[in-house]
This record gives sequence, C-alpha cells and structure tokens, in this order.
Amino acid sequence: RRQPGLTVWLTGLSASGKSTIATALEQHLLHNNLAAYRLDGDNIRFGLNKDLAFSPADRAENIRRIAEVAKLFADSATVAIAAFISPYAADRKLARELHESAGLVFVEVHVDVPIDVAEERDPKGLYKKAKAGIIKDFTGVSPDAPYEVPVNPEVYIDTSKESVEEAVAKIVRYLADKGIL
Ligand code: GGZ
Repeated sequence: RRQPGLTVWLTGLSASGKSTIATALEQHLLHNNLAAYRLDGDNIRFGLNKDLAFSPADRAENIRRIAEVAKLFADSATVAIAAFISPYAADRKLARELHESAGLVFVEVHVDVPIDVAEERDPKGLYKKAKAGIIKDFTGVSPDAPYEVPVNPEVYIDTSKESVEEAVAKIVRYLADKGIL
C-alpha cells in the first residue's frame, strides 16, 4: 500500500532537543524506506521565512506558512517532520486544522524539558544573551514571550529523562499503535 502522508509536529522550548529528535526520526524513517522530510529553523527561517522575526504576529505567520508547507509534503505521501518552538496554542491548533480538514494526519509531540536544563544546555548561548537583555522576547525567559504548554499532545517526551533513541522509539510506537505507519 502507498505510504500515508502525515505531519509530525515537534513543539518545545529552545534547546529542548526538537531538531535532534527530528533528525534522528527522519533517519529512522528513511532507513525503513519511508519518505520523510524535516522542516526546521535552519531550512525555513533562513529561506521562506527570512522576512519574519519573533513578535507574536511573526511567529504566527511563521507557523502558518510552515503548516502549509508541511501539509503539501504530507499530501505527497511523505512524513513531514516540523521542529519549531511554536509557542502559541492557537497557532498549533491552526496547523492541526489545516491538516485534518484535508484528511491528513497531524501528530503533535511535546518535546518538554525543565527550563533550567535548557538554560544549562544553551548550545548557542541564546539563554545567556536573553538574560543579559541582548535578545528581547526570548521564549520562556521574557514574560512577553511565553511558551503555552500543549494540553493534549499525541506524544509527550521529557528530554531531561529520555534519550534521543527513546524519543524516536516513542513516536514510532505511537504511529504503529494507531495504525498510521
Ligand atoms: C525564541 C529565538 C529567538 C527568540 C532567536 N525566541 O534554539 P534555536 O535558536 O536554534 O531555535 C530557536 C529558533 C526559534 O525559531 P522558531 O521558528 O522555532 O520559533 S517560533 O516557532 O516561535 O516561531 C532559537 C532562535 O530561533 N531564536 N530569537 N526571541 N527563539
């Protein structure tokens, strides 16, 4: 049977591990002869969305465009894997509705991490800059840039407790249990 198209949407704080899990999931699917394509800040925010910054309106437009692109991949029978902070519940809801109204599966994965662990990881030094006031409106640090915790994600991962391999296995198991893949 033809592989079903779907979108796996990873949401979580900066340095939560979204891109790492997205990359590992993409590799896992490709090794199993499934078409998969990862969308993340590196290939979206420097290209299609390079006109957008981090105001609430720009983040909403960022997520809207990404959701439309993911939907196109899903419609082509590819597993689209989107890894974006996507801090606002309303924007994630819109992304889901875009898919579901087109009969495409949307799987929300909350890549959670305690914020102090994210601040310790700080791979790009962005939390440090945010706390020093050099970066304004940094998600989870600035009161003006909250992260709205997903209420009912299909998959929940805490990367302070679960390895990348466990995270991938959890997502793959969900897709298998639901008969999606
Ligand atoms: C949050 C920011 C900000 C601000 C720059 N707030 O950890 P990173 O560096 O590599 O990933 C973050 C990325 C967030 O882009 P998204 O498109 O995922 O965000 S959203 O879904 O909210 O639109 C971070 C970097 O960009 N970055 N400034 N102020 N993250």
